[in-house]
Amino acid sequence: MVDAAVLEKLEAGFTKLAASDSKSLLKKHLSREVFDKLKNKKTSFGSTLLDCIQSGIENLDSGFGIYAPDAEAYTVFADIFDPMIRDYHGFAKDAKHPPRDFGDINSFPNVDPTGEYVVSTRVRCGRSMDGYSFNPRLTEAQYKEMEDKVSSTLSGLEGELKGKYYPLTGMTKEDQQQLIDDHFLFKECDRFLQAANACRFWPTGRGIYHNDEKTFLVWCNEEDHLRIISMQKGGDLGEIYRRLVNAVNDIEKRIPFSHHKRLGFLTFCPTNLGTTIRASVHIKVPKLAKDYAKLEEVAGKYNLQVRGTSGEHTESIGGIYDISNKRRLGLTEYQAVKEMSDGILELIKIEASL
Ligand code: ADP
Ligand code: CIR
Repeated sequence: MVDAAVLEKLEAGFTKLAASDSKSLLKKHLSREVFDKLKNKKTSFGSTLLDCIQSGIENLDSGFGIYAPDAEAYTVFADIFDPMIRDYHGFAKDAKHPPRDFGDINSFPNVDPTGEYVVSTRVRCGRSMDGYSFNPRLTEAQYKEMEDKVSSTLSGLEGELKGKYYPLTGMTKEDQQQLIDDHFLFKECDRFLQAANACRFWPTGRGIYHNDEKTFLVWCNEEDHLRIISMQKGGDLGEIYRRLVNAVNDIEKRIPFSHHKRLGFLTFCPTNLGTTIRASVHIKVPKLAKDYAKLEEVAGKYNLQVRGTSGEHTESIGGIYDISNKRRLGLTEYQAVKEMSDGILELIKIEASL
């Protein structure tokens, strides 16, 4: 049974959300009927509906608004997760995510050979370590144990993946801020993650691994257990994708990751499920961006999402936008990256024609 204090918070939260003009998918899909059906449920880890929705309730400007406190939440609270997942990824509740397929890793082009539009390109994916829950349910000891596993495993990487692990605990504030400003490191836990209880024991167990060139990076225990990232200046998506795929294949031989037969690779936020791939460019399209709503509309036609220069929930600096594939679930890794690649080529054509 869910205790009275939680039920009270849930009721107050539901009332607040329902009365708000929040544009989140949580508000759109959390009807009174769904709420009543789920408010007394619990996962075997003890997670309630409140653990799932409190970020979306505290942050009414959420775009999505829900997180899975543990993997079981995707099943126990399916009545709210499934319609939101469908709305975001176009993935029906009886659909099955395809098997992992990176496709021909040599087939992606430089999306901007002239270098006129694309400042940099990045492809990332997320992974959860088998046997560990998501952020809200992890203990301090587990954070330390996971960080040890990640840093010792990554120290075995070679060639262009060879690098060093830098724990957040040992980092000066200046170095941390520089890495954030240069787009290599995650921000200090933002209010969306804070409200989702994802920042407990921060900065314990959190850190970043990278090679000297900072073209290959791994985040440890931010939103997901691991974020594996390949990035560099310019638009050479082919090289960046090849590096990412080689790295993921190598790391997967060393660390077992959680995989779900219907939802693919499991992540804390449902927007990242499946391939977990977000392929993005930092791009300048001043003519298209004159009217931001228009930019979003055109990008949306190609299933692309527009973010600010410093990532989600940030503004554009100097006319640079982060544009990436929106869908990650229900298509293959190759298709997710192709969606970004094809869409960006079209956006550049449109910009050039204006
Ligand atoms: P995530 O990629 O994990 O969804 P964010 O949207 O917060 O998270 O972005 C994380 C960081 O990656 C931010 O600093 C953002 O500016 C940077 N970033 C994203 N795409 C690119 C890119 N194409 N080039 C350079 N930095 C990028
Ligand atoms: C929101 O709903 O806007 C935030 N909770 C972020 C949702 C998706 N982004 C993410 O997982 N990086």
